[in-house]
Amino acid sequence: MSLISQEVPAFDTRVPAYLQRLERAMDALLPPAGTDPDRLHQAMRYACDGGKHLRALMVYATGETLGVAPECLDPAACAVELIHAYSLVHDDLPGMDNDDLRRGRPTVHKAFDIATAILVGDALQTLAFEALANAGAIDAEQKVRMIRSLAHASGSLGMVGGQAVDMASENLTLNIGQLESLHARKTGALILVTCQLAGIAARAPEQVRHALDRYGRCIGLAFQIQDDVLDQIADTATLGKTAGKDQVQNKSTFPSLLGLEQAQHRANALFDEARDAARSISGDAEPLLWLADHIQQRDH
Ligand code: GRG
Repeated sequence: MSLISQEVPAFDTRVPAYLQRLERAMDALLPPAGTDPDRLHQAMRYACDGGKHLRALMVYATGETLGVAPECLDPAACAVELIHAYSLVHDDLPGMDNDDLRRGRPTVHKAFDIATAILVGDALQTLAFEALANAGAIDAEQKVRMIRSLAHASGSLGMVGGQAVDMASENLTLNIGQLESLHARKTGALILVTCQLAGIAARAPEQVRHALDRYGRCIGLAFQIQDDVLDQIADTATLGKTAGKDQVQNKSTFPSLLGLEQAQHRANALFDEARDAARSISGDAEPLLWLADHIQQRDH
């Protein structure tokens, strides 16, 4: 799938340690299974299992570029993963995408039940903000700024609003500007805020914040275009057997509007722009460059 091949830079060697930090911090935040209400707590842990943890890695990579100590990044890394996990649980529900499988196993409402899945999403969302509010290594002003940014990115002007627009535009053909605007909110807002949270932890100056916004926006949109491209390729591989979910629901996608090749081209141009933005930041941009390459090269 990848069109580039680059030497593996050093951030790669630190990724396992970051993922281990995240796992430990998430384990400490999530209520233990066996505590009341046990079924809800089990389902919350089930919802957080697996996944690539790209959003948490973006927090750590941005923080490393800006020279932030990892312990100041753990709460933000957990918070974005908790919001992400909640959004997937709710997105999979019958009233939304009605999916039976997520991360290769039954979705939360299939493994448990619909009411539990709704409550899991609610509880993971509030836990994300609790994690930031309780962050010991971050001072009060930064915590408030983080909470404000994450709330904005997650709410009706960000991810939830993007989901609402997506649902309202089913069976409509969007133009490319409308599709980009929808995904800037639905998928992009949470990806963008990963960079902003690390920027807040670093007390980054305005010029750096602008570069981080550019990086985060480009990665967020490129990620979604690539997601559509990967779906289209998978659908084409099973052509004649099943229609893709987006085709069944008649949703506009980047390949449906631009064609597969142009969609891939647009994603690659956005990854290049993200790398330009990263290089404009004074500091060691290598973690952000590595992440752009890593996301560009993903095949699932
Ligand atoms: C229901 C409030 C609410 C919001 C839903 C993000 C979202 C909004 C829905 C997800 C729908 C979807 C599958 C979009 C494609 C892009 C995307 C977010 C893919 C999943 O993210 P990954 O690949 O997932 O990072 P993992 O499993 O690796 O964590």
